[in-house]
Amino acid sequence: MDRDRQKCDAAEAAAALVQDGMVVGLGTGSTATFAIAALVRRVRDGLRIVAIPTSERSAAQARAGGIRLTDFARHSRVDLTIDGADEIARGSLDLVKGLGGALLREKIVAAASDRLIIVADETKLVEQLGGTAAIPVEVVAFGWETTAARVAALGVHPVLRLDQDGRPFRSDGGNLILDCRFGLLADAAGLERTLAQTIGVVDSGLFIGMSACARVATGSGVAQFKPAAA
Ligand code: A5P
Repeated sequence: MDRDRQKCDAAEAAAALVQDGMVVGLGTGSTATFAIAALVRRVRDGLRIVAIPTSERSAAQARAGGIRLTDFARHSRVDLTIDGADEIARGSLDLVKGLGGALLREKIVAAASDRLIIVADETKLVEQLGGTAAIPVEVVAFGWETTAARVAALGVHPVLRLDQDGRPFRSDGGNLILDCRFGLLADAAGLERTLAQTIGVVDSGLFIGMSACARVATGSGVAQFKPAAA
């Protein structure tokens, strides 16, 4: 089974959990795109929802498909958010996110959600975070070189993310992203806290203790994972 088929199956399984009247968080990335497409089809069939997107890209897809968008001024809580991930730790369901550059809005929406449902193909499941994905660290543009030096002091070589034209990538919030290959993380939660306390860092792509469940597609169907009790 190809990866797109798996992403689509996982996304559709999660989209089936959405019910009439919900405020839904819309993730970002190729797997979240399948989930938004599934919600568009359900809305055309009569499902009534409002949604808060985690990126301009996802907002555009939802709007074009007829999903009503809302914001935190009108709805302070989100019932359920469906989003992808770059790595999912088996057991804890802690995540690395942000390869698509939407980590900050994704984390804000996830933190305001009653349930964060992660959708992915099986390549995203790992025993320990950090082995395959660089950890994206979003930093303010002003003085980013000094912020990068502070991050480097944690024992990593931060790489400024570039866009397709070779210019510094800008997030929807206008910030820069440093991709940081820390390697396997013995203490992902500790690193997340350290990065959050680093001057100039806006946030990192480490999502600790936020996932309510993950729908992961394998060659033999979509498996559901819940975080192991701490
Ligand atoms: C977007 O900023 C990311 O957090 C994505 O959710 C993550 O990169 C997963 O994307 P894919 O579903 O495209 O792999």
